[in-house]
Amino acid sequence: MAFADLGGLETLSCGFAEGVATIALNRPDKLNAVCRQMHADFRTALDALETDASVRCLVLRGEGRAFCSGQDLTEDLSTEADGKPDLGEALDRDYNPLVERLTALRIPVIAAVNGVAAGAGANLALVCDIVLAGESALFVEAFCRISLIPDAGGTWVLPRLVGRQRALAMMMTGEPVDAKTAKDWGMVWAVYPDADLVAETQAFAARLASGPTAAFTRMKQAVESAWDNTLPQQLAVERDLQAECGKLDDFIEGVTAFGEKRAAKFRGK
Ligand code: T3D
Repeated sequence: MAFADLGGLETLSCGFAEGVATIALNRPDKLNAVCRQMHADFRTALDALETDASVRCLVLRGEGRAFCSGQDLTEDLSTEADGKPDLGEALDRDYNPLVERLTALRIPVIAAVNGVAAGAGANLALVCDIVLAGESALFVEAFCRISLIPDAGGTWVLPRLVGRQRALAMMMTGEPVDAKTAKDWGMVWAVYPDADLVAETQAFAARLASGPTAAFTRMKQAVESAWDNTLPQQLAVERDLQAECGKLDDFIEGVTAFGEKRAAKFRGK
């Protein structure tokens, strides 16, 4: 099914315009807490997204006054044979595949954060490629308040974004980090007035959706592999991916447009 034909799911509202797919978390009365049904709806949305070449950028945002309050703490927990909670099961079944699928997407993935992004909700935003925020945005690594460690990729992404000390302080205190600080620390690319966030995000996403998508895919691959590579290894990665970029239609178009002193019209391949 094409992403544009998805319509609304039970807990997500999905839209498509200008090459941009939007998935909005839609449980505003619970500040968009993530429940099992939301994970099922994410699977449906991502199934459609991954196979739809017309989608060239994804926006993740929250309906109502918050982005996402993390795991729905009122949901029944899976238990082990001894009756104790088995939190690892929910990660294996739901959160880890979701984070892996979001981060493996070939297109730019943007989080638009309004209001609170707490717990797994904060980390779902932070694993996106680019985070845009409304002035009301607050990032809260709330896990310590219930004696848990950050999950949904938080321990991986946060130190990479803000460094070890700030990451651990956020995790151990659970103190909210506001939009301005998040931008100063490199967690957020841009901050907009709340009333403008949706429109600014759509404009930003549409700009990326009309960009050289196949080159963006390779940028993501290169940046991803850089974490573990030595410089010589990474230079080799750049050589291989650049060689692929040189064979793209969009490279010819970019160079032609430069010569003709006009804006390039990229088709994403
Ligand atoms: O359980 C597992 O599987 C472990 C997995 C862990 C992953 C995680 O994400 S752990 C972290 C979970 N999230 C939190 O601990 C945050 C909980 N929420 C809050 O601390 C506060 O709600 C906020 C700081 C996010 C916002 O505060 P405030 O004062 O702006 O709003 P509120 O009044 O607390 O919340 C509004 C409603 O949303 C309220 O419902 P009500 O009373 O109007 O019917 C509240 O209960 C509900 N809500 C907020 N967060 C959650 C939630 N309901 C379920 N789960 C939530 N996480």
